[in-house]
Amino acid sequence: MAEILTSKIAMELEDKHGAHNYHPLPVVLSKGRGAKVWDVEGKEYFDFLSAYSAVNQGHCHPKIIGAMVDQAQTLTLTSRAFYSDALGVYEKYITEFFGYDKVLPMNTGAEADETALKLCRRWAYDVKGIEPDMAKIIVCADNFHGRTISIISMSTDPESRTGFGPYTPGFIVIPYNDLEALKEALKDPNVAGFLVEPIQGEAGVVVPDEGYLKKAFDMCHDNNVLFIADEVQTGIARTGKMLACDHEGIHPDILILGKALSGGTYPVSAVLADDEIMLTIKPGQHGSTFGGNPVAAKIATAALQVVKEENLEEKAEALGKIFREEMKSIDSEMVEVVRGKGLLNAVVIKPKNGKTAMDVCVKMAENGVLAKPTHDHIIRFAPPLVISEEQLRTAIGLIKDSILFFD
Ligand code: IF1
Repeated sequence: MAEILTSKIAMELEDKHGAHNYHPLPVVLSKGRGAKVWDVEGKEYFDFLSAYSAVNQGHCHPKIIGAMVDQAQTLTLTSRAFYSDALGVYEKYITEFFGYDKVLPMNTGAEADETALKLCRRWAYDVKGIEPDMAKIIVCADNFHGRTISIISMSTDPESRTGFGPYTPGFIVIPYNDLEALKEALKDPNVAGFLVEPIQGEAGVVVPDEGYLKKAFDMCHDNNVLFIADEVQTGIARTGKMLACDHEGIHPDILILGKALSGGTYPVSAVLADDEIMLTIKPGQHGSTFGGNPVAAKIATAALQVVKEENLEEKAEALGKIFREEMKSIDSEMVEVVRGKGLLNAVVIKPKNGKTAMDVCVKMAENGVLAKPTHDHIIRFAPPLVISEEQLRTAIGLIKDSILFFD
């Protein structure tokens, strides 16, 4: 008789047979639909992490799953050695959707960030005229752009970086949200690009000053430097606009998308740019086995259509305001800071009687809301954008109970 898979057994299996590169909350999920997930024993939760903003359209959105299953039963992968009937149609859709000449399709966010770095360097040498191997890219302290060697070479987080050297050269690190530091760094004639998260997600939902992105964008253009926006986490309506850059009306020279580009159903990422930048990479100089595969093409098209059809930008904007107001109204000294944009928010928890953000998250899980701390004291709250106002208010009540439990 096959052993019944309990949460306990599932966790033991992962511990015994899986790499220990994560330390998950002791919750074993087995089903998801919309804003909710269920564990192996059938307990229901509101998902307030959304797989770090990959499930903006809700778990297992029928339209996206339908597109996925349909294509998966037709043609899954051709490699780019041949054309497919799905890729060009998708490329036309997404480039018109975001207003760029071309897209380079990849799979994970990290791959898209790496692609953007390569495009920036090729543009530096072929267009800007920087000496070979001398191009530099400005990045921000406390950034998170993925886990590859070149990306952690940009990182200032010891957790991400230590023990993985030697590191890729060519990066200048400046403080986030600091225009003076950017102005100084831009004086280096070998600078080719500025890679920035419009809101720093992993750092704890750090929102820069109003106008920072626009001024940074203008300073880059005044110095013939590319403004590269990593919207892997902030994009696809998460912050109340299709792109977080839209809050400041800027059009990045290179746009990096991932996560919710597939609604959390499949690894799909993309880099968008105009011809002057995109065509610096010639046939055979970049690619990936699964990049732009027919299933990804159909999924991403459906995922973007859902954002428009269900007005997810407006929903995230309106529900985010309610969420932040309600969090700020909690009468507890544990609630130190509430910040965010749209439905990308964070609450900084001041430890009380030895109880920390992790204790609050464990209590929230007991109460049926899933979230996880980042950097010890910051709880990120990012539900699927399809959550209803009624569901949001119910979850807010459970979150309040969980925090006030420690008062
Ligand atoms: C993990 C963090 C979030 C990202 C931005 C690129 C990527 C990410 C702005 C890379 C990915 C994920 C990675 C995941 C957890 C999560 C995360 F805590 F790690 F940093 F969201 F904040 N740019 N973020 O946020 O995309 O290669 O993962 O598809 O590594 O644990 P990816």
